Amino acid sequence: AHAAPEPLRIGSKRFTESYVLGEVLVQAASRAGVPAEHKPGLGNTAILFAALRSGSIDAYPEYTGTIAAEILKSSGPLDLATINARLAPLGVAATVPLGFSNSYAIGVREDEALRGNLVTLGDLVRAPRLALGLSHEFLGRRDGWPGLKAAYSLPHSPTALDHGLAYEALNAGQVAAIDVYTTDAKLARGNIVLLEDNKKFFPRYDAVILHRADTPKHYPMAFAAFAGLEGRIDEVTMRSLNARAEIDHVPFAEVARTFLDATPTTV
Ligand code: PBE
Repeated sequence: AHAAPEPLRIGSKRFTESYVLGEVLVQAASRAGVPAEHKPGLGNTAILFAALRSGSIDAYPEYTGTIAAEILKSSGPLDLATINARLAPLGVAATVPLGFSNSYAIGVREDEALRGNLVTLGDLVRAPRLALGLSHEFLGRRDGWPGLKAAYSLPHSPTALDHGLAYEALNAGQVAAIDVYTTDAKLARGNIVLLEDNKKFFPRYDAVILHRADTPKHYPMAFAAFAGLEGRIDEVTMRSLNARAEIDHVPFAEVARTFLDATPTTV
């Protein structure tokens, strides 16, 4: 007798897009005949990467800029080939890009941006008392606040907030600026101005799938289906999937199902 294979375990981080992409991967695998399960919202990058290496998950959605800066601790951006060369000794690999970049940016409430004539990140130097509310992971990352502060000589003392509550804190006037993720659905509401990164501090954050190097060998049909997702999710699509989940409150699984129904992944 042949033992039934363990389901493929997909992890996700604790923000809307990661949950949506986690569901997309689970359902893409299932549609390819591979039992798969989602371990949603496990935590931040460090937790997901540790879970991947220890084998408690098999794959999760990640971003090239995050792999370079936060996982590999690179001081500059890395292309995907270099990322894979540096991940190889860790027994981990990244797949093809899904088709969009989700970068960090600093967003200022429109009234404050107009009042202070704030257009670029460099302009923040002129507004040392602007209340910055930054997400927990951003506050600790080298491609987050510590690096941004150094690159632009920023004098601010930011407060920490959960990204899921950032736009509400901004609108309620508790803070005047936040770190945004550029595919956030709530950016479309329009009362927030993204400061231009004139020093090109932020790298690209192309969405990819991170997995242990040997996982595709055990789940070839699932990874063939994942390969079929290459370039299938552009920034407009990702933002609208995020909006369905976060603004229309459609369950993640249903957002993923509707997307896959409209996206043939046959390879
Ligand atoms: N990002 C921006 C972060 C969150 C949003 C994609 C670079 C990350 O998860 O690494």
